[in-house]
Amino acid sequence: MADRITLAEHLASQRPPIAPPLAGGVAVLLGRLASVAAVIERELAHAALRDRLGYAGETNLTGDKVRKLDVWGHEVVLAALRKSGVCAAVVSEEAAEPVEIAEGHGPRGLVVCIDPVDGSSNLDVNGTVGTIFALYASEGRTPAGPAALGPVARQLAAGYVMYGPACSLVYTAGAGAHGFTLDRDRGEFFLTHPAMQVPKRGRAYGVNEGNLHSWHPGQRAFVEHLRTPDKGAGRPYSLRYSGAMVADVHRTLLDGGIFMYPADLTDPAKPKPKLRLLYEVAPIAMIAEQAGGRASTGGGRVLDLSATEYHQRAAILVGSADDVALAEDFYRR
Ligand code: AFP
Repeated sequence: MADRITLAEHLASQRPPIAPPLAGGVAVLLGRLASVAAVIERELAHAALRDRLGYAGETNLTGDKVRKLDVWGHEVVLAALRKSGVCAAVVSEEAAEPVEIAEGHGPRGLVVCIDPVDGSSNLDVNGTVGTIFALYASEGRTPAGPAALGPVARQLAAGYVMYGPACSLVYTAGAGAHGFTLDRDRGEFFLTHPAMQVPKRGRAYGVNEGNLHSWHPGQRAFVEHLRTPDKGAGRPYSLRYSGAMVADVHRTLLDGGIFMYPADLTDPAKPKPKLRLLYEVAPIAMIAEQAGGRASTGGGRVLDLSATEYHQRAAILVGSADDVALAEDFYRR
């Protein structure tokens, strides 16, 4: 394995479009997030043995029952980011307000938006889960948390970790999307999927069809289209849905196709998306676009959205450019 490069070496070799005073901090934080991912990965493997499964007995701001590993994941991530010296604030799924870190305040300070354990409803059934994150410049603001609000196109970097049979980490800093695999013996991530490119079209789609009744008519028609046999057009597509966005998106970026979590339009006047913009939807959108894919709300580009609240929700249709474009076309009809 002599020829594989580590995440740290890859970060040092990249020339992302990030202003120099911030670029160093971004590399430090990506390295820290990778190290804490290796810790989370190890804990997930032993959680059942250490009575770490199940609920913590509380609910988070977005009304979800919190699991012990959600709380634990939040705390180990916070501890790792505190030690970095460049993290000014953390917007986490498990904290109502941003957690300010005075040691990181200043012009080089960065704000991390993070879902420490994504797909936690899979934990108790030993299903795949992940961590999703995005980095913003704090612009020297104090408090720094509000620097995460505004156009999400300001993300400096984004990434996810998937805790599956192997532990994968994918990140972008605006110069392509790159995939790494954890060497569990060495506790280090090695480059295995350089410059990922999403196939233009796929053969699979991922969506919770149980919500079909609440969808936009265009969303329903699009899924019906994917399910309609047409050998020449490679249809029907196969349905693949894990309940953890990271797992469904990772498969989609590698194999092509489309992952969707559309808004609930039971009351068309009050669309109710589920996934959170700052630490689920926007980071995944940046990675997908950097891998040559596309990320839409159904009505427009995800990266054209602006965050006005920390736990704001947004719809997402992401994956192969041709499949997402076709979905948007069905929404317009
Ligand atoms: P949890 O973290 O609460 O399990 O939610 C996971 C998630 O945010 C995302 O990872 C999944 O794609 C989606 O929600 C699953 O939602 P449904 O259970 O409604 O399908």
